[in-house]
Amino acid sequence: MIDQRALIISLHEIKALKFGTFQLKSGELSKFYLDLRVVVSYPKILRQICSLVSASIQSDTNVKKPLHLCGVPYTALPIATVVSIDTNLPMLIRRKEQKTYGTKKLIDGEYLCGDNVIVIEDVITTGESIMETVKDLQYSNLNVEYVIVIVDRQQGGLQRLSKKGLKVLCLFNITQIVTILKEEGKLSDLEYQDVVDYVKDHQIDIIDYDNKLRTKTSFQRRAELLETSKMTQKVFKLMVEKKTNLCVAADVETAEELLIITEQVAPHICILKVHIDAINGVTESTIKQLQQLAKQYNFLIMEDRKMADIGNTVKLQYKKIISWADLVTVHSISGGIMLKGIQEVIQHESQLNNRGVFIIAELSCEGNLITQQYTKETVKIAENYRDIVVGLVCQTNNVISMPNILQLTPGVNIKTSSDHLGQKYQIPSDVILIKGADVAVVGRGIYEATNPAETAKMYREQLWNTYLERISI
Ligand code: 5BU
Repeated sequence: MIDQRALIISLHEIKALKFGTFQLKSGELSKFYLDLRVVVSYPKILRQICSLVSASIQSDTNVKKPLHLCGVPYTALPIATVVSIDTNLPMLIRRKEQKTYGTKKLIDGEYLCGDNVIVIEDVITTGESIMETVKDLQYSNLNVEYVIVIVDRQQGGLQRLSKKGLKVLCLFNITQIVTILKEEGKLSDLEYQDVVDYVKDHQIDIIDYDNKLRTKTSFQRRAELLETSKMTQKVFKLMVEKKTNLCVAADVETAEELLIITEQVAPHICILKVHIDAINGVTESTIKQLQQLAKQYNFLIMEDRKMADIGNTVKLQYKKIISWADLVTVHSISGGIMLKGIQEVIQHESQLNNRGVFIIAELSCEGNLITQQYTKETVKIAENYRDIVVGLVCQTNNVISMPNILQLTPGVNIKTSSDHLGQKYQIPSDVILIKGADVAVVGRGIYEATNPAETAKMYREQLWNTYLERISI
C-alpha cells in the first residue's frame, strides 16, 4: 500500500508542490505552483504515483476493453509509460505537432477504430490540455470516457470535463494537499489560507470559459492553432488580410444579376454565398466569371446547397459542386457518415484540397424543427471531421467553443426584424457580440438596397468593428 500522506510530503520536499507567489503562463499570479515534471528525477516517487494510477485502473471494473493508455504530453508521458508496463495495457502517444510528412498521423501506436482510451494527466486547471488530447483521440475514432489526473487545482476544470461527459478521477486535490502539509508543519496557517482563498477566488466560469475561448481569440491566432485545418486557416487569413467578416447571400434571379451584384459587393466580402440552382441562366461562362471575380477581389464562393441525403448520394451531388465552389453547406440530418462521402471526394480531387464544408447546426427561421440535442450532435460531427469542416451555421453563442471552427450566422438586416416567410433578423452588432458569429450573412439587406456597394461597405464596417471590439474586451 502506498502511504499517500508520505507521498505528498515527498512531493513537497522535491519541490513538485511549491507555495508562495508565482506567475502562470497566462500572466496571472498564483499562490501555489505544481511542477510534476521534476518527478522523473526521483524514480521512487514516480513509482509510487504510477502504482496509485495503476491501482485505480485495475480496481475499476467498468472500464471498457480493448483499452489503451495515453498520457497528455509531456509531463504525463513517463507516468503513462510506467502504468502501461504495470497494467499490461498498451499505450498511445498523441503528437503535439502533427507530422507534415508521411502519414500525418495524430496518434502513434496501434489501435482499431472504436477502441477505448484512458487519458492520464499530471495537473488539471481549466482542462484545456486534456481536451486537446481527448479531441485528437476522438478525431482518430477512439473512444475516451476516463481521465486520470494526479492533482486537481480545484478551479473548475474537473467539472468542465464532467460536463463534457468524461469521468475524471483525481488522486489528490489542492485542498487535501495543503491540509496535510499544514498538519505536518510544512505550511504556515497564512500560507494555507492564501491557497484556500486563491482557489475560491479563481474559479473558471465553465460556460463562459468555453465560449470565450472562441469569441475572444483573434482570427489571426485562430488560424495559427495546431488544430485548425488548412481550409479553415485559409478563410481566417483571408478575413484578416481583407479586414472583413461579411458574407453576402446573392439570392438574385438571373446569372446577369448575379455577376452585377457580385462585382458591386466584391471589395467588401470574405464569402459570396449562392444558391446556384435558384438562379436562371447560369452557364459555365457565368461560373468562370464568378471565379475570376473571386480571384481578383480575394473572396471565396460558397454554394449553400444544404445537402442532406445518404452518403452515396451526397457524394454524387458534391462531385458536381467541388469543381467550382470553395465551400458548401450540408445538413447533419443523415449523421456523420454522410460527411465521409464529401471527405472522399475532397481527398480524391487532391488538386482541389482547398475545399471545405459548413454544417447547419441551427436555422434562422421561425418554427424550424432543430432541437438542442440535434445541434449538440452536429457539433460532435464537426469535431470528428475537422479536416473538412470549416464551420457551423448557427444562431446562438453557445454552440461552438472550439476556436478552430467558424460560426457563420445568416439572418442579418438593419431595416427589418422578419420577412413574411418566417425569416428572423438581427442587427450586425448583436450578431457578432451577442450571438457570437464570426462571419455574418446578409442577403436582401444588401442586394435589394438602392446602392448595394455602399450598403455592403456599411455592413462590412459595422461587422468588422464589432469583431475588433469583441476580441479587445
Ligand atoms: P436574407 O435575404 O438576408 O434573409 O438571406 C439569408 C440567406 O441565408 C439566404 O440565402 C438563406 O438561404 C440563408 N440561410 C438563412 O437565412 N437561414 C439559415 O438558417 C440558413 C441559411 Br442555414
